[in-house]
Amino acid sequence: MYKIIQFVFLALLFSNTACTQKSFGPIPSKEQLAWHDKEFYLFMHFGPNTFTDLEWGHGSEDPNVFNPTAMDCNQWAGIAKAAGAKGIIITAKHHDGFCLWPSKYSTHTVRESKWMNGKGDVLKMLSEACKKQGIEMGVYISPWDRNHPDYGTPKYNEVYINTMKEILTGYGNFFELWWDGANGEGPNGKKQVYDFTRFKDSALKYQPQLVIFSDIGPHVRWVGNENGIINETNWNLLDTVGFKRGEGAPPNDTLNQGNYNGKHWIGAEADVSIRKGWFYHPGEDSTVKSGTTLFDLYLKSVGRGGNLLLNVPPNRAGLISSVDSAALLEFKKIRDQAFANNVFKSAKILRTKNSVEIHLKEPVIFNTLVLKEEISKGQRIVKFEVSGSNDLKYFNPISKGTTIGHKRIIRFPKQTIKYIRILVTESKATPLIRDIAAYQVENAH
Ligand code: FUL
Repeated sequence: MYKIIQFVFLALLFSNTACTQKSFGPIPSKEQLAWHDKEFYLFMHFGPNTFTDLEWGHGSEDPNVFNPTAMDCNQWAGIAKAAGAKGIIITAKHHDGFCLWPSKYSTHTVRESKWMNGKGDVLKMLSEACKKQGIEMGVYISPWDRNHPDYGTPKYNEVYINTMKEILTGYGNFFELWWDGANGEGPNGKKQVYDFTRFKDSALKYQPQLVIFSDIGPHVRWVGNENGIINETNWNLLDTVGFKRGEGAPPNDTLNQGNYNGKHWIGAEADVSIRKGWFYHPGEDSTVKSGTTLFDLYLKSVGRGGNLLLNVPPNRAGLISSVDSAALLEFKKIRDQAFANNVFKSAKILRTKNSVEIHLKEPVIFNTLVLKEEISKGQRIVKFEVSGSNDLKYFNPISKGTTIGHKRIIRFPKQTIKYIRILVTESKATPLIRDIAAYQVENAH
């Protein structure tokens, strides 16, 4: 680590400076870069639990309990799109083992239910709806299976691979595969020893563009909590040697901030439910988070360089409830209003040895700064300071921060300032800022 020697403002200088910069440390793959750009997408927990009021089904439920009365994936995808979410990750199979598609490798599926006379296929309906709306789709396939008779034996690893193959070859490309860390007992009372190396090789053989989520990646990591909050200092780097998924994962605070010198690029994904539970429960309508609360979580996840995976569980009709969709649309409106008017848009940018100065013709009013680092060359910036002046003689401190990564949003009391200086005070290598914008955000915390 050394103090910076040069500051490159890429909006102006990307073509002749940043392109020639060598990368520093681990860098994201092109799929991971595309994943970072998604920023916000939805999670949907749906299955027998939706109808039995459980969070963890036992696997012995009658498949007939799964019977949505007005199932409409176009409604899900339409709401996701309207909320500005870039995709939907669906629980194709949760811990109860129930498959939302008619799997050949299970007898506990939509085919065994009376829903659509056993002819339904949620994955097919959702993949068509997402395609129609121009959003992407991801799948959660729980390794833990409380129904499958082979669970707890080496044979189950084959079953799991076949199950993935069926999904990954049958419904078009997915952007993300989600591996839950939970590993409990199956119907024979035994726990499974998962062959994650084979799982990973098989998944990537069928869909090489996938990013795979788990506690320790390989591509995207859990943030150590289910509150949707990432640490203010967030390295997209993680050491995974000696750690496992589930029990044996790195400590939660490590997952929440990454490793400063981590060997692998593994981005942070903050998962949280819009309601109390992951599955829909009729008694939890009053727990739906408001648009303002969701915006606060956005600032603490996307605004700290990670992605926000927001769970919005369909109800027993097979629809997103109106209270949830109203909150989602309010959240979208708050984001749109917050980031509508970049007050630095027509600023003059000056580069000095170790800082960027933004010079405006007239003082502008702002309380929020959005910074982006050029992460394709590695995550470098350790600390920065923001100060402001109206005469170019005295700069008063406004705020300071640590990591930037894909995006960093910092808030501070309202400023009326003509000259703004951003000083990188510590960086692992030449800092590469890709974008700087400022806003006056009225209606957030
Ligand atoms: C956890 C699971 O056990 C929950 O049921 C839920 O799916 C959540 C997203 O991950 O590990």
